[in-house]
Amino acid sequence: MLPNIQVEEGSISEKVIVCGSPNRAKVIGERLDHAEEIAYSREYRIINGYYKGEKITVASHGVGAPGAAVCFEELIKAGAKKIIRVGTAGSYTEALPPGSLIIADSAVRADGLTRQLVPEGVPAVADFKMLLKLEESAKKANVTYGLGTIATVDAFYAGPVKIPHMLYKESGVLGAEMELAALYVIARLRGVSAVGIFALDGYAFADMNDYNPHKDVVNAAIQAEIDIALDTFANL
Ligand code: R1X
Repeated sequence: MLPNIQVEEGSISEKVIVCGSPNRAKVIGERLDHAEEIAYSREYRIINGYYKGEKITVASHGVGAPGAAVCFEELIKAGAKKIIRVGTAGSYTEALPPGSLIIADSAVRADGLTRQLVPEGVPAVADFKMLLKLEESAKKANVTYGLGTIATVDAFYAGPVKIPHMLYKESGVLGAEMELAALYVIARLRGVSAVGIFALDGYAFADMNDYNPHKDVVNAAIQAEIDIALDTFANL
């Protein structure tokens, strides 16, 4: 029994969709046939089911890289081989307004967790084959998306030390979230494949005290990325 996610090794699919929120995991689980919640411990809700005959596991990993890393490591020990993160992120550019998507081929390691795993300079990158398949599914879905780098940061509410979002933007980064670098580094370290897609729920430069992701355009983008992730796994 894996200590944090509370599932047995071998009890999940090789194909896993991960998301931050346990509520969203439930919503994704409702899209599966014969869905069964096999564990719900801490922020980690784990659901098995089938989509177009393919066994899929859905797992929530909570907010932030350290807690998410625990989930990713134990999912891999439990049998995950291909992981798609379906997330939300803040945009850096008006070319990608709230309601559009980012497919992340890479992540800036602006988190603390991955520094405790691998040396500086080791990149956080998607699995190339999964990225191509995911983009194929996104094209079919007829959605606005950007393909590129996302910044993974730790601080959601700002303190006096500022996260250099403008520097990242000027460096070509498309937006910011809080877990993808951990997923990409851990996937490469443990020899599995991963890719991430994000619904943009606002601008990363905005005051997070005014953050309100509960808008119709954002919900529609979240539904679209769930469809895209499921379609990707149906075709992999
Ligand atoms: O990755 C970010 C974090 O999990 C995106 O949304 C959450 C914070 O609201």
